Order: sequence, then C-alpha cells, then structure tokens
Amino acid sequence: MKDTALIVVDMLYDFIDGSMACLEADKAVANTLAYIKKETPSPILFIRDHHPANHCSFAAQGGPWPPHCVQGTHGADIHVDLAPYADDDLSFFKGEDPAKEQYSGFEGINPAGQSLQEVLLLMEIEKVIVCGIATEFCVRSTAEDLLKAGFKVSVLKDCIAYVEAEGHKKALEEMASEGIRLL
Ligand code: VGL
Ligand code: ZN
Repeated sequence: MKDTALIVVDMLYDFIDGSMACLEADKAVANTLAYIKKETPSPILFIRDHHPANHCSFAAQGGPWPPHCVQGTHGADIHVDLAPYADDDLSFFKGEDPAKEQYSGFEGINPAGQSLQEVLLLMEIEKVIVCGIATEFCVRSTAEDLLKAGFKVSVLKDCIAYVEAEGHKKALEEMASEGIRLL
C-alpha cells in the first residue's frame, strides 16, 4: 500500500505516563506497535508536540494544560517501542511557537523545514491512517485537516487514547459523520 501513510500523533511520554497521561494510552501504544508489525505500513510519519518551557497552553501562562512535551525533556520523546520506526525526515514538530496553540499536526514541520502536507504531496500519498493521542485534540484536528485537504482519512479506533471518555466518544462520532472512516 504505497499510496497510504500511517500517521502516529503524539505518542509521547507526557501523554502516556507523564504530566498529561491519557486513558488507554498503554493499550494504544501496544496496539499501534502490533498494527505496524502486522500491516507493515509505509511510510510511517510521526507528529510530535514540542513546546518551549513558556508555552501559552501551560497553566502558568493562563492556558488549560500542565507543562508537557517540553523540548529536550523525556516527556517529549516518542515511546521507546515506536521510536525505531521514526525517521527524522518523517517527524513533524508542532507547538513550537510560544504564543500559538497548535493541536493539528497538519502544519507540523520536519527538521528540514517541510510541512506534513508538503511531504505527503511529494510522496504522492492519497490515503492516510491516523492513530495516537489525544482523540479529542490532536488526533481529531489532524484527521480533520487532512480530510479538508482532500486526503482519504481513516482512524484506528483501538490505537487512540484520550483525555476524557465522553469527549473521546463524541469526537469519534463527529469524525465519522464528517467522512472519516473508523477502522
Ligand atoms: C494535545 C493537549 C495539548 C494532544 C497536545 O496531543 O492531543 N492535547 N497538547
Ligand atoms: Zn501541547
């Protein structure tokens, strides 16, 4: 399936067992690893929340979240089981501007300065499969932006973790009603 990419969103320690540990995160990581081994998707792209220590989304600056995924900390690292699949050129960082919240990975930038969208177009990807954390925030906004940009989008419903069960359920229903396939 050369025209299909797997996009792994924010499977980073702060969302797994750190300051913003999400529900079902261990299961989502294990299921993502199992999916990769079974289906051998290629390419695999990683989205990474990557904040400066004074980011506007942190409580000290009046934002809704505890400090998380601060650049250079363990909390910002990809889970060790998935890290072997992450290629620098296919890793897209977001949330780096201290003044801007950025849930969507769509405009995430790789170390070469290319956006996710740009790289998907260069690779002639038409279909994307999204998994990751958190359903209600980064998974949802990444999936919706991809859909708006014309990609065929699926979400792996056993490979996502969430902040809150009701919000997770509602986000899945709304994504499905917009045309995102739940696999
Ligand atoms: C996220 C809240 C703050 C996410 C990132 O990855 O869903 N949520 N930053
Ligand atoms: Zn964040």
